[in-house]
Amino acid sequence: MSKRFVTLLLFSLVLLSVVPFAVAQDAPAKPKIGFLPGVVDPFYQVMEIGVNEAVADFGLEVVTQYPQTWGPTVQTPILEAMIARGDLDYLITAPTDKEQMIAPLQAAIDAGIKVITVDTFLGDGNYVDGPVTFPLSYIGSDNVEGGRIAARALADVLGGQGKVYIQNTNVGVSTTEQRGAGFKEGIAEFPGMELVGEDYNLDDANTSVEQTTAKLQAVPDLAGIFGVNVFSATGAGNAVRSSGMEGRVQVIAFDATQDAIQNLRDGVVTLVIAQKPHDMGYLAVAFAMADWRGVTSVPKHVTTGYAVIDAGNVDDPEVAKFIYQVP
Ligand code: T6T
Repeated sequence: MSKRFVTLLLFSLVLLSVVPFAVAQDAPAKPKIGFLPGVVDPFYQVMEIGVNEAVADFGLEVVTQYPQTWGPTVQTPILEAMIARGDLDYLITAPTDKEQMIAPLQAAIDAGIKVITVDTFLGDGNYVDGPVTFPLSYIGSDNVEGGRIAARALADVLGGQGKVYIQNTNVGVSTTEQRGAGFKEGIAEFPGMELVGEDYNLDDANTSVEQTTAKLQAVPDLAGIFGVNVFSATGAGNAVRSSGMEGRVQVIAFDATQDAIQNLRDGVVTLVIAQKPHDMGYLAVAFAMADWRGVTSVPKHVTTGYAVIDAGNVDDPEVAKFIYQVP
């Protein structure tokens, strides 16, 4: 065998043993995930548990940053800092405004970060042919149906009669807007029921207490209240309790926090609608991993379900497992 051939053979063997490693070094074997919820609350803390479980199952890394209060002015700078890291491949986030968060999240796309929205959505939530299509997927509850469930439950307990009120959070939040719309649609099915008001508490339970207390005083025959999320339901329940009207005014609480469940046990709240934030978090990481591995069929929209909790089933383990247990 010529000397030249042996040299060429050895060089080829060395090259083959190095190139794949070099390629592997350039393209990380696993994606790095960013998680940016809407605010610090039990709903997103349970979602984070789902994110972390999937991250552990897939052997990934996650960078989690929570806004301390709700809104694009707080969420955007955190998003920009996450983009500036330069090491994230996917961002799992709950946009705090369906319009104002479009441009900031487009900047993530422009920086090469793929986006999955959880709980809330951008535009109209139709990422196939709606006004915003860049997110990989939208994973969340059917919030219009959630509002209808609340309305029908209230109608049921009130015998289809009475004045009702909505405690809402912020304008522009896709989820709570849809809950309010679904509730109004549901109430309209009962001619004997009248919506006497809807207030926005800016995601502050104390503001919710003040607004609800004022409504209870202004409308002495108020019969029911729908609290559209954690802070709204907590505030409404506390206002009813401090007004000594538990059992007289029926409260439907969206989100199964420990407070909501205690209010249910104390007869302040009639029904608790639990979302499935753990599922949202886990699925979002699984979709990122699937996309990273070249799966081209990640669904653009997944609807997670509800557990409807009342005094009769709250101790059923198959129901109680959806109560938001946070450390
Ligand atoms: O109700 C959840 C979430 O679904 C909504 O988008 C914002 O409020 C919560 O986080 C509860 O505070």
